[in-house]
Amino acid sequence: MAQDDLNWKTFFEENSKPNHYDENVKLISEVCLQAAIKKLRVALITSGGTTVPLEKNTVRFIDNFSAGTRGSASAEYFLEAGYQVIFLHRSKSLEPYSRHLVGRSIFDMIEICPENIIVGEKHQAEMRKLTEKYQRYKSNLLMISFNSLSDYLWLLQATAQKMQILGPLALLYLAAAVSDFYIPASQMPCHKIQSSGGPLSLSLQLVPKMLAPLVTLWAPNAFIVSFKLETNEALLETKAKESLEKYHHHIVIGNLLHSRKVYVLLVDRNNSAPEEIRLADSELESGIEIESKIVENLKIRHDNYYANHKTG
Ligand code: 9Z3
Repeated sequence: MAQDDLNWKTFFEENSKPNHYDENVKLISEVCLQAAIKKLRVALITSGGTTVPLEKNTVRFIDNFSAGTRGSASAEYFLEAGYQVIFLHRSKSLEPYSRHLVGRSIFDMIEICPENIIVGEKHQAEMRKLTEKYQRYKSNLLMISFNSLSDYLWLLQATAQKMQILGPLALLYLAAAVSDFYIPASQMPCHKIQSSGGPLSLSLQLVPKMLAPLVTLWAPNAFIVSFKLETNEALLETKAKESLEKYHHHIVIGNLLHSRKVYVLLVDRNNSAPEEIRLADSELESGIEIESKIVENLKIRHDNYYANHKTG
């Protein structure tokens, strides 16, 4: 068995399944089955950061910056493009539709009338639009949440495997910010680390690269899009290309931490020239989101993939 194989299998042997795993997998399975019968497309969108616990009874954990904007905004555009969406997201990160209300207090938006409470006049138009969209698409949206890296990987594996039934109708859009480092369960203390023990040194192990089994074993016929995050622009294209060469999936979308809302670089495995998507200032000011353009672009690529897959 190759070392990579051993690593990912060992990870699942050493880290137990998340709470409510079986119930969630049942829900995911049902969505995939119904979509396969009706020949509908399904997008798995992963979103938000993954925590790395330092203790089994977790008081402290390592986290990352991701707010879930990319994933939650993309979910809305995939729904509008006709996809069923499985939204695998970090608990309490941004969610489709409700994300538009984050940072505002609901109490400032409602008014008390003698008989009932209503949405205040100046919020009516926005709330009507949002609620209409939510109600139109909610039956096409399954939301499943995770906290830790290990919970995320268990649910990713299960969802990808259940999506096999969809063949090329399945699209995986891996926007979650996945930790590269973790503490294996066998090396994790059971109880809260005591400061009386003095300064803390941590040794983190590398997380096995799950894209390898994902592409070859779990969802071999799905259209797979991963994201590559860098902070150094000079590395972005090379790193995106390296990832494609290594895992042989379909698209890597490169983005930089500080410009991720206005610029991405799409690299495809057919080695054609990378494609840039850049939002103009005027587009940004008028409320256009880069995710609308990313999803529009991917929809066309997925159409082609599906057409070739059927005949190929
Ligand atoms: C991304 O690069 C996402 O676009 C962001 C979105 C996390 C930057 P926000 O949630 O941010 O809108 O605040 N996601 C993928 C990051 C990642 O972990 N990629 C791994 C890698 O680069 C593996 S696929 O190696």
